[in-house]
Amino acid sequence: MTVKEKYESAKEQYGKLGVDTDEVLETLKNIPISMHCWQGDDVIGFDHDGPLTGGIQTTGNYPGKASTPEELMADIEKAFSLIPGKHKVNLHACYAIFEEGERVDRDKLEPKHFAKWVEFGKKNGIAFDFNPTCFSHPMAEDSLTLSSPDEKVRKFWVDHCKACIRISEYLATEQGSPCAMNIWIPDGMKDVPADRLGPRARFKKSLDEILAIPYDKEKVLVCLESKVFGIGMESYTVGSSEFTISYAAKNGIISLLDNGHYHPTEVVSDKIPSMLLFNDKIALHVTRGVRWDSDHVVLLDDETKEIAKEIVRNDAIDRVLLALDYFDASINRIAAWVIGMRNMQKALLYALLSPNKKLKELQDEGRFTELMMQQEEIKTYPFGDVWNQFCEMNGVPVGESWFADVKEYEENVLLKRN
Ligand code: RNT
Ligand code: ZN
Repeated sequence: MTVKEKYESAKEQYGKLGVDTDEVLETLKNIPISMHCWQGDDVIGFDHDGPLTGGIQTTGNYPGKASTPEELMADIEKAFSLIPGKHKVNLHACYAIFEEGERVDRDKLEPKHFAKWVEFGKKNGIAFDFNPTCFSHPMAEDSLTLSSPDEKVRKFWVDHCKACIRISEYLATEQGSPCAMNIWIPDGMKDVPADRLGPRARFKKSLDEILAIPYDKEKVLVCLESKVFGIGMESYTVGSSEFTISYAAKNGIISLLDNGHYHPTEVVSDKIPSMLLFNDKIALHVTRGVRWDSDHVVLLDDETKEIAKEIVRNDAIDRVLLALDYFDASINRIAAWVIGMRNMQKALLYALLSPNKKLKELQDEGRFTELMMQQEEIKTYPFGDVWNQFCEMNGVPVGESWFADVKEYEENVLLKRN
């Protein structure tokens, strides 16, 4: 049977549940995911030669990592050729591209340092999101940035974030659509603090200063990401969940929830509906923590599926800014992108293919036996046949056939890099 024939049969089965698969495929096609450029080069960027700092870490030494803008762009193009639909690229400030002999520090970055990315985006029909890079820098050596008691350091990072707002606005203008700009700082303490309030007060002051610059709020969607701990910051994190959610709510910016940034039994899927009740928009970093915030590649696991369900069944597709955030240096980096992106899409597809209205009714009517039965039976519906049809319709390889393409690229391109 062809992909199409299998799809027709699946369509009939889902139809009996009241799910219109054609409609589902159209919806899925229009859900953009922001693909993090930093999976391509182990979160290094082009503006420094130092290590990755800030309490985050990549492990592994798989060959072929991108180390120039040209290489990273080529790798992104390759990944996108294997991912169905139209997506965004999430850039970090450290991916600035300088002219030969030119180099400015992060507090002096300008839109022109991202002109090559804009050119790349226009050529490929890709829009961008953006992030200040408050780590991997001499001014962030002790992992204190926007909360630093050293006024010189604090001001440097305030200026950096202001520059990033201007760059985000430039990106939005050039691409003709909003740019989400996410602020995350590593700031924290290895050991028991003597003052938990002071650093948070300084962080608050810094954010106030950053957001005070004039910018177009329709174009730049400023987000603020929380964290529970980082390596070397085990005892105290300045940008805690309470801090970021409160700050965002009070100041009209967007809360960003990274599902690696909570205590291990706390799940982001359960937070989404609460956040949706009180916020016009929320932002997500979908990742996979294994025992800690390890940033493993996103799989089609239960929590990824639950996150997708909370977006889909609460009609929040347009209210959730969806981005991925992981960095695995131990496997082929393009495959890591493709697997994670396709898995996020599969999770969304799975949610779209659920008879959500019917399941909700069963819950409200207290018919819990039937609810359990139905939720479990759906698991063996021909989901894969619908997914394959989606890939075929969108002109990307079906099933595992994309991997041969990645292997060929590895052979011909990645392994030839030094
Ligand atoms: C770190 C945060 C942050 C970074 C990226 C590179 O724990 O999740 O989002 O991973 O900005
Ligand atoms: Zn994150």
